[in-house]
Amino acid sequence: MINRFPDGFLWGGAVAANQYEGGYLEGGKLPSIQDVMPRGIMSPPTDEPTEDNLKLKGVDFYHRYADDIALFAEMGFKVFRFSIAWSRVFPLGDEETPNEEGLEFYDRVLDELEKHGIEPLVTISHYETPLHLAKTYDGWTDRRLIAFYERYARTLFERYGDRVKYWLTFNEINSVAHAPLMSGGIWTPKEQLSATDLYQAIHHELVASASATKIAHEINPDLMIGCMILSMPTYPLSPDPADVWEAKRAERENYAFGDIHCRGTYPGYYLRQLRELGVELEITDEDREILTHTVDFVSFSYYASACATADPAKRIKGEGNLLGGIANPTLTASEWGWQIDPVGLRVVLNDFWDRWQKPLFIVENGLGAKDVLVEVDGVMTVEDDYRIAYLRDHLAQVGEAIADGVELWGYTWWGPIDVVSASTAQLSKRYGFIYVDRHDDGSGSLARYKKKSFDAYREIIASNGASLG
Ligand code: BGP
Repeated sequence: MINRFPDGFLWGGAVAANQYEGGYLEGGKLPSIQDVMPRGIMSPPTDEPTEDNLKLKGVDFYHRYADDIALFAEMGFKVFRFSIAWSRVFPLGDEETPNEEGLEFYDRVLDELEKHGIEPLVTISHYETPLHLAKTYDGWTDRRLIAFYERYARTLFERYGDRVKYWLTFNEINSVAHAPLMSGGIWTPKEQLSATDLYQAIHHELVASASATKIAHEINPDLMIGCMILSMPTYPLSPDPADVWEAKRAERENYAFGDIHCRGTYPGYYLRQLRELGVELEITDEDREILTHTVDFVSFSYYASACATADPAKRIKGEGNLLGGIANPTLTASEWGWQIDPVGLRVVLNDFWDRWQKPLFIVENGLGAKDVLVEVDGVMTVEDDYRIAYLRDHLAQVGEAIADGVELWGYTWWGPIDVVSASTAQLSKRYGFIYVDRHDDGSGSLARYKKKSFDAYREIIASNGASLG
C-alpha cells in the first residue's frame, strides 16, 4: 500500500503552559486567569490563587523541560506545540517592557528542541490571559487589549522569529462565547455578560489575531501564522430539512472564525446574527484594514462531533467538549461524555480544506481517560489499549483525508504527557503517552512512566504512518 502521509509530515504533541509548566510565580511570572480557576470552567473563579489549584504546579515542565523533551524525542517527535505564558513575559500584561527572565525560560526550551531536531509550534495565547488584564480591563471586552497583545506578540516574533517558524495566535478562538473567562479573560460572569460586550470582545480578538499576522510578516515574511479553531462537525439528528439547517447554523458558529481569518471580512450570516441580537459593533477603518491580513494556515482541535435538531423536545444535551451539542445515538463516548467519532475528523478535514483552501494542521486530538499504573515485567506502565485504538482509528481517517486531496502539514496529539485538564482542572483526566505521578488531591512524586501507547506512537511516527496499514 502506498503511504498516504507525505514526506516531512510533522508528527508530534501539543501542550499549554497553564496546564503543564507550573512555576506560576517563578522567574518574575505573575498569576494568569487559570491560577484562580481551581475547578475549571464549571465554577466561578477565586479571588486569589488557592493551594488546591493543580495548575499552580502543573506537572512541573518549568523544571523538567529537558527530560520531557528528551522523552518526546525518543518517540520521534518532529514538532512540539507549546504555548508561551503571557504572564511570564508580561506579568501584568500592560507593562512597557517584557520580563527578561521569562523570555530566557523559552530560550532554554527552544535550545532543547533544537538539540533534538524538533520543530517548535508556538501558541501565543492559550487560555492564559494575565489575571491583571482580566480584573482591571475585563479582558478582551476592552479595546486596549489589542495593543497589549500586539506588544506581546511583537516581542515574541523579534525574540524567537529566527527559531520558530510556526505560530498560532489564539487557542480555540471560537470558544470565547462558551467560556468567556477562560478564552477571553472576561471577568464579568457569563450570565451577566451582554451580547454587545461579548461580540465586541470577539471583534477585538479577531483584530489582534490579524494584527499579529501583519506584524509577523513585516518582521519576517517566512513566518507561518495560523488561526486555531475548536472544530466540532455537527450532523442533523434526522433527515428533516429543519434539522439539516440547524446543523448548518451550528457549524457556522465555528466556521465564522475561520471565514474571517481566511477571507479578511465578516461573512453575511454572521452580520445577520449580530443584527438579530441587536449588537452594533464598533469597527474602525483601521480594524477593517487589519482584518485583511489573512492567515497562512488553519489549525484546529478535534475531539468529538455532535448532532443538532430544530425540535426543542429532542434537545438532550451531550456533554461534548466546551461546545456541548446533542448526543449522537450511533456513537460511544469517553468517560467524560465526549463522543468518539474518527470519521468526523475526515469530515472536518475535508470541510475546512474545501471551504478555505489553506493548508491545515491538526494541533489537538486525543482521549482523556482514567489510567491505572501497573507493574509489567518489573516496569511501571499503563496498558492503555483504548488510547492506542483511538489514536490509530483517528489517524486512519487522517490518511483517508490526505488521499482525498486535503493538504495537511501535521498532527499533534493533545497532552502527549499527562497535564491538568482545561475544562475540569483534574489530573485524573489523562491524555498522555507518558504517565505523570500526580493526582487530583495534589499528591504524587511527579515521576514519569511510559505507557503502552508510548511505543505505539513511536512506531507510527517511525514508519511515517505506514504502520497504520
Ligand atoms: C481543548 C484545549 C486544551 C485541552 C483539550 C482537552 O479544548 O485547547 O487546552 O485541555 O481541550 O480538554 P480537557 O483538558 O478539558 O479534557
